[in-house]
Amino acid sequence: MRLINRLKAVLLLTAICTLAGSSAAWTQTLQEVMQERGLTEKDVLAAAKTYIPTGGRDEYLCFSSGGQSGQVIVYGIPSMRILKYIGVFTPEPWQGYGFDDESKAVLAGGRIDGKDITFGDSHHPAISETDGDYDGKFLFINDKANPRVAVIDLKDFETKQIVPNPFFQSDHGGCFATPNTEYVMEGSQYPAPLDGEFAPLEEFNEKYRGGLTYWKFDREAGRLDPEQTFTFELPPYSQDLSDAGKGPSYGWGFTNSFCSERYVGGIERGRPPFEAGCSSKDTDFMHVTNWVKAAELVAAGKVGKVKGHYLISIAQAIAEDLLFLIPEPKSPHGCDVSPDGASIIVAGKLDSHAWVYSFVKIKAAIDGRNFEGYDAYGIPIISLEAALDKSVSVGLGPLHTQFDSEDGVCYTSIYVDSQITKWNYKTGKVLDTLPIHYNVGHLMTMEGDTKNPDGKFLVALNKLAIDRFDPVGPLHPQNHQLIDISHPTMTLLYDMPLPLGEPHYAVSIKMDKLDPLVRYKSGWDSRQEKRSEFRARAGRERTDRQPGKVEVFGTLIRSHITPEIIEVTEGDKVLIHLTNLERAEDEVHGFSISGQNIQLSVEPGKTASASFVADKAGVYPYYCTEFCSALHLEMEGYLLVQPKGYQAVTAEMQQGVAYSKEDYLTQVATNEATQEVIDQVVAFITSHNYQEFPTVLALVEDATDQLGFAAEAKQKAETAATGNDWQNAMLWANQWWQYQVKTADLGLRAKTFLEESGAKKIK
Ligand code: K7E
Ligand code: CUA
Repeated sequence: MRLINRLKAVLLLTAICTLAGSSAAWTQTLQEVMQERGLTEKDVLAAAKTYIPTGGRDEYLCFSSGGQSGQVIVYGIPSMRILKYIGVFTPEPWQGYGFDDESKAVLAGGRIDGKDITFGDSHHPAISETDGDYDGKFLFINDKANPRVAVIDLKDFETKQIVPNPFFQSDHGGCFATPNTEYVMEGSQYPAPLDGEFAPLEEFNEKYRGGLTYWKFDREAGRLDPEQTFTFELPPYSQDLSDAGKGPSYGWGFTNSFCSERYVGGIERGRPPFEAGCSSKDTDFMHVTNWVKAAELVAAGKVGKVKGHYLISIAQAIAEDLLFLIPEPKSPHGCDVSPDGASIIVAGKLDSHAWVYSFVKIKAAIDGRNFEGYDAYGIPIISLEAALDKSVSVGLGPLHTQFDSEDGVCYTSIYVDSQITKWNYKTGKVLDTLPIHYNVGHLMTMEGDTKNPDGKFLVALNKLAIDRFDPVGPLHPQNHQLIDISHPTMTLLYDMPLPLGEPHYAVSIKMDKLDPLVRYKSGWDSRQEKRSEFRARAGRERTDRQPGKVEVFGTLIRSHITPEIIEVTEGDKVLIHLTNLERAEDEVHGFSISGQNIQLSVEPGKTASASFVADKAGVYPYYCTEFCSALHLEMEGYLLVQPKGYQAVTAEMQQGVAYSKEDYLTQVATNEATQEVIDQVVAFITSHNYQEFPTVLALVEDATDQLGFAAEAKQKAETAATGNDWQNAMLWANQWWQYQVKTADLGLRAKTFLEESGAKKIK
């Protein structure tokens, strides 16, 4: 009864508000607010450039690595509102990731030597490309700590695949996609024996190696294909970041390195530490690899396999002209190919210059076999003079470079000086600098590593936040600073704290290139992307029993779980498959069972599975973990783990309340009154041009479903009443009312939407 009154009150209030109009006497002026909060005009302008009114959308979506969280962080630009954490290398309970059987299989793909690795240090995300531009289909990211690469499908923002690198013990230079996502690059970092076996550090130069893997991407399957993947054996320099060539440099990859001194520390052996020996030379090496030619050799069967994977030895790479070295500034970090593909910009952490290499010059040196010598492994070295276009002083500790929509304009992150330097790599002129808080690592412009950067905004991914935010203990959040780059001088707009690991790199894509799903096809296994063999349809739920094993094929819909009672025997293996029957947007149901480490997130249409051994007799409540409806708390059930040899008692189920004919009739009267409210809402909706609003259409479709369920329950109530079974008549009448309430809720949401969107009255 209370709810029906509430529904009426909502309708009445809406009417009053419409009459009264929207003017409100308590509104403050902008001036008053600015004064009260001590805001300058510059602050208010920055706020106006980033603020998104309710229901509004961002222009770009940013995918940031989650660092030690092993996840990917998704946020909008310019609002900097966090939208999602995608579980990638680390279990993520909200998404059921690492808790349902389907996603456990994805994580199991990332096992190393049979060992479960549930931690990752995610570093460099890359969006799939078509013709050098983001196509919005897939996202790749690497795990530096346990060299692995993951594939995320941007249809549903879920991780679909994790592949461990067959040769490396760490990686850093991934992921970078070639212009048509033919391959995804993954470069190693700390040298180690490629066979994964032991070798003493004394044999570092002979036995330790670096490498660069080109993972073949099968776009149709949406998966990396280890069978077609190949790896370059590289010298034991610490390979760092990579980038793929495009335009004139298409077909080539560029990978820099530090510690080409091949120094091995060992403080406890009385040796100066790594940091001393790894930075003693003035230059390190950029590696230039020809992946197109390498792929041809693989296809021609000319590349051998080691541990079942194609490995191009240094000797073969030299013999086939696949690998060259070029000196680069001391301890380089970024290695960024310009949008036109003609230049490669490298900056040395221990230098103050950004070095601009010309691909035309590099190619001429290769073609003319103009080498200044060979490294200790016989790899030809192109001289710096032969390859360099210019070097520009940009500030102390330059790291990474991103590009603007304006030709030649780029931005370099300056770690030591804590600033962004805007400069022109074609003219060599520095254009502007902006202080950063503090010690910027990567930086990112909108679509800034494609052949068509958008400019507009830049995000500085800072290593330290120090004093920028309210203190929350010694571990501070990270600080992503949003910068307006649409004018000649850069303007700082916003500081966003990121409280989830240290993001390294991020990529941003224009929102209109993405088209994510709202629901899955019914009974969908989202990780394998096919109909689940475990799906169930409404009314076809069942429980299969075999000795020692109970398997449930159930469903979820507002607001009940079928089955509501699961009976098993102590020691049974229990498999529970649940299909969300909802079609409505955002109607996710969760599922957790007390004490079993189970948490499913079952989005509309999805089928997800939980499996465990019921090893202790007891009573374990289960429930839906998403607040999905007014009767969400009642979306519950019991797992009964009976002791071995338990004999069921035949007693009737005890009733808390006994219902009479009067109770039934009162409930029916309530239902009829509720129906009137529903009819009023329906009349409002149908008298407006609701069909022009997809959101409303979806709500109406869902409401129609709920009314259908209400009709079924009504039928059952009436059948029971005919047989004078007032107990069941009353309970089914109440169930009929529950469906009505859901219908009314949806109807009111649709009505509010129509009112707020200025729908027109049509009759
Ligand atoms: Cu932190 Cu790209 Cu791993 Cu630079 S990386 S700063
Ligand atoms: Cu379903 Cu709460």
